[in-house]
Amino acid sequence: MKKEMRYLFPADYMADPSVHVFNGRVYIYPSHDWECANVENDNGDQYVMKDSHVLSTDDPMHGEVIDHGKALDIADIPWAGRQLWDSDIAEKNGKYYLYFPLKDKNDIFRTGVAVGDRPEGPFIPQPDPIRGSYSIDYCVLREGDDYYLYFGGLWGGQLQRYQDNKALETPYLPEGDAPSLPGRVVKLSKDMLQYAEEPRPVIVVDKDGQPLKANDPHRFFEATWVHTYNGKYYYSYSTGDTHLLCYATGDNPYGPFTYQGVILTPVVGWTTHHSIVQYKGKWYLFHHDSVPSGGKSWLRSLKVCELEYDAEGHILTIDGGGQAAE
Ligand code: FUB
Repeated sequence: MKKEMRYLFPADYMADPSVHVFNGRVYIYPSHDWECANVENDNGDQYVMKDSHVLSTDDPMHGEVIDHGKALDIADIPWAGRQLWDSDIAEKNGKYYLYFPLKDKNDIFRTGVAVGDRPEGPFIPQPDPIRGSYSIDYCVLREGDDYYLYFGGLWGGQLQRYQDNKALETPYLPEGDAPSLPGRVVKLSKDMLQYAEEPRPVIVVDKDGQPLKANDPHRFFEATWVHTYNGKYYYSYSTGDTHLLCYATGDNPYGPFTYQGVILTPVVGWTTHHSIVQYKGKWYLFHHDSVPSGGKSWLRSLKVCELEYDAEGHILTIDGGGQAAE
């Protein structure tokens, strides 16, 4: 289905929008893309982000989008190496906790936390990353007093370097009919600054209850988002090298989730990454593509469109405007 689309912030290249409603306003926490001289590769060396901004609006399709300035700058993060990728945020007791993936000085992705008093910041980074953290692409789900952090990304996101939350000597990426590599979920500690438990795999199964296989074009790759609709948990994600946004539904935050379908067909550009938010009675899909940069996969632009469900709660597939995978 073709939808009316809006480029949210034509003044700059931004991507990976995590979106929340705070105090009746829509706040957007994107990555901030930079031009780079690196060769484009599967390790994601072309995504050289050094800071991030906070944007907000009171009307996603037509309203003014305000840039509140920098949320994070790797110059202020003591353990920083390079590549500040997709972040997400949660509010607890009037404090705002911004979770961000950043490579440390050994080129390993870790999870940083920065704390602020307002959704637009400023945010003060903690001196160290979360203990035992790894990989990328965060989404925080609030359930009453509990907060769940979802994460994980293949290839440059380094998830294949871990098994049972331990670093492997040799990375393992399943192939063919083997079960695909799952994303992860972990409950956060009461102070929001550490894990409260060991991260668990998030299993996506087909209609017969079997985990999606590594060669399934709809399997998890990166960019988790979780929202609830009519009492169900909707676990959505990017399929990476098959360039789709897909979703699965379940009955609790840990899953398993049953595969349901495609949210967005491929966009122009390699990556696809999103969030789904309800605001003033409408549902929105925030995402990005590379049309304004002429297709440069590392220079992406934020987009938004409305999202609809059918009577059974299925998300109606949206046309991303790119070329379908072969
Ligand atoms: O922005 C860098 C990476 O590209 C993100 O972490 C992935 O989700 C992909 O969008």
